[in-house]
Amino acid sequence: MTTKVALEQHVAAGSPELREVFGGVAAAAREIAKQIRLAGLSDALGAYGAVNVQGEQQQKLDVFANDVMIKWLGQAASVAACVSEEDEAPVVFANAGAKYIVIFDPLDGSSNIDVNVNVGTIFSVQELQGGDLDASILQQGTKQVAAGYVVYGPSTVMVMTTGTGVAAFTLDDNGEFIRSNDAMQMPEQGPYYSTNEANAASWPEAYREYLAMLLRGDLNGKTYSSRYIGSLVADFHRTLLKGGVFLYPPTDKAPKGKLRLLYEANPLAMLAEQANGAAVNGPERIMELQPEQIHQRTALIVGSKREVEALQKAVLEAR
Ligand code: P6P
Repeated sequence: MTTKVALEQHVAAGSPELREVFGGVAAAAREIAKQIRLAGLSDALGAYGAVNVQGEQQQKLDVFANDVMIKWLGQAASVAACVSEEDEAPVVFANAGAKYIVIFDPLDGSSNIDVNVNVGTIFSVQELQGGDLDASILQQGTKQVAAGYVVYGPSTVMVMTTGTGVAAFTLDDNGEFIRSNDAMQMPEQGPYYSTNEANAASWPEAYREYLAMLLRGDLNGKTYSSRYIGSLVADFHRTLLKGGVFLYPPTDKAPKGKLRLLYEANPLAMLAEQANGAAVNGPERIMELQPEQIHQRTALIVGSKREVEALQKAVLEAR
């Protein structure tokens, strides 16, 4: 009988000061999971009728998830502020002595909910440095003290790291996140590539050549299958467990990439590296990029070391 380890116990064992942060995210995730599960029976689906700071149509569930994350994290005495994809500016709390900043996408992929496809909450935790909130938010990904996501699918699973490996916690019938996987490692080279090939014509040439190289089996003779869900957390979760590579290269529509550095690429990059994988924007390691503004976008190639390093090499050689 394996001993049941709850999320808060796991965090407290390694990083006790982060226990409240993860307790806040877990409480929010419980509410979000329930709202998503029953969305078809309420008026929770559909557009909220406003656009967010990205100029994107907000879904009602985006607003719900954002409100719930801010509610629970604001109650954690150690959280100084939140930064959300849904809000232009940080939300600052009056928690005296608080030192953590939680940066998140409250519900990524929400446009998939009405077709019952997995969606997720992605979060990154930075530490307040010298009382300078703006500078602390814009720290490089290497400075993250923790990162994780919650994937809402057939089961609700939180995957997290506090810098000493990656663990997964499944939400049980009592509303507890119970450890279901520990010391997670990405396979060295995987069977899948995951990308929206409809954009291939507008990628830089080196990315098309890279994909052709994979499909020829030129990378250690490996052959690949294509898997693309179009929901970042779901595509990343499969890549973490099964291996391979997820790519969102620069496109004509998004020359700097579509995904966001602070609350999508950086947390997933920390998880990938902690699981012996890698994450780049093409030429550079994601976690070494110096953020300039909260909602900046980046290209993201993340997954097993072999594929990501081969892509980085191809892009650097094409310069
Ligand atoms: P495309 C969902 O809208 C999202 O932000 C990510 O979850 C996902 O990886 C990406 O966009 C999909 O983008 O252009 O392939 O539809």
